[in-house]
Amino acid sequence: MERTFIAVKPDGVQRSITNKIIAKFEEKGFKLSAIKMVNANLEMLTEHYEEHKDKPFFADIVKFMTSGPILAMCWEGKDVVKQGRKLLGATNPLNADLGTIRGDYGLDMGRNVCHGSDSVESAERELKIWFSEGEIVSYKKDEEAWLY
Ligand code: RTP
Ligand code: MG
Repeated sequence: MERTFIAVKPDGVQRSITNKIIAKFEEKGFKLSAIKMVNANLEMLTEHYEEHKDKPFFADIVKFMTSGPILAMCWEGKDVVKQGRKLLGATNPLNADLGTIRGDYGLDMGRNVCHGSDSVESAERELKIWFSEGEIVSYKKDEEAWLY
């Protein structure tokens, strides 16, 4: 099953909207297979944002992403990488449609609430940075079994 790495960034954690982001993924039909709070450090962020490490805004990313804990998650399901990016909306909240996470909750490019992997390959690479294999749980959902 396809997996993606989703992280609520420090602004989303501070603003207590982690529940809104989890709800979007649950309601869309995806399965949560790992979740934890993490204090990101420079080493993790340099690996995670490898493609941006030589860009002028990298220092701003690091300052922001180390300003408080993030909520790191693994979500699973059909086309979850592409669907996850749709749920997030455009990188710049000004261009993100209403109804998306960044469109509904973001105002600033540098504080855009949530991260989502941009390809299946990036997802697998990023998941290895933030989780050990043992932290990603495999299970079946059987909602009928829980109806009384
Ligand atoms: P993310 O990786 O955080 O999910 O965001 P993304 O794929 O939509 O955007 P990406 O190009 O990977 O950029 C990563 C994060 O860096 C900040 N950024 N600032 N000042 C700038 O020009 C600039 N460009 C990117 C954003 O916070 C973006 O989410
Ligand atoms: Mg990206």
